[in-house]
Amino acid sequence: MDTTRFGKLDAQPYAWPYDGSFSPATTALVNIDWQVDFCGPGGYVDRMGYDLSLTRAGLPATQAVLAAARAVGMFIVHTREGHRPDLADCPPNKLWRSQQIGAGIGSDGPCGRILTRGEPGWEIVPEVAPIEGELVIDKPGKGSFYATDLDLLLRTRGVTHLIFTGITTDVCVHTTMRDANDRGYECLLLTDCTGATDRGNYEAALKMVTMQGGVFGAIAPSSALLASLGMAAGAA
Ligand code: C5J
Repeated sequence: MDTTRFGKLDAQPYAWPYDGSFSPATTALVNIDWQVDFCGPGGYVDRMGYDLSLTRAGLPATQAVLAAARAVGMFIVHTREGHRPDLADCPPNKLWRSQQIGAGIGSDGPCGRILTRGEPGWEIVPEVAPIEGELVIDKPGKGSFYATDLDLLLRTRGVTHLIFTGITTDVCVHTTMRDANDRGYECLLLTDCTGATDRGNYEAALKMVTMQGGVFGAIAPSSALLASLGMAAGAA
């Protein structure tokens, strides 16, 4: 058992974690939906007409955090939103909504069928792709716990602290962080490792975390995490 412990980070609205320190043995880095569909040309977000530079903005910092987390032996989780090819796990109202905005789930696009498992658009972008031994969770919804075995796998491993990167801040990252907080995980969202399809929503989503003394956990720039891990940004 790795007994290494890292000190509190300079986070908002409290120095994270609440319980004084964190260990790679009980902390997971959870990377949400870094898929072509959400940040690549021709994917779902691009088809909806949103600015890809907003969802791609967190990629360089996330790359550095991934390298640092791997170096200290932290448990790494990646999630992918997507549906079965027959769309049997896609709620009718989700399918309808996506069709209304010209990006129908399961319809053909430049990256294959939108938000469909096994298609090029569903893959995680190469910059932050999983490597051997890392957990990949396939989810049909916004939250990473809904209809998956993520909670079981984290608890079986003894994970109590979660550090989040990913997209989009206001949708899948927030849904997952809120649910994780309800389940008792001590959560941190890295502000420069996430992005939304709208700048205002990104800022609002970060602010929401910090209300009521940290109602869903805390937020911090990746530099604070790297400092706690003893790694300067750029050196990770
Ligand atoms: C969305 C996500 N925005 N990964 N999914 O539909 O945030």
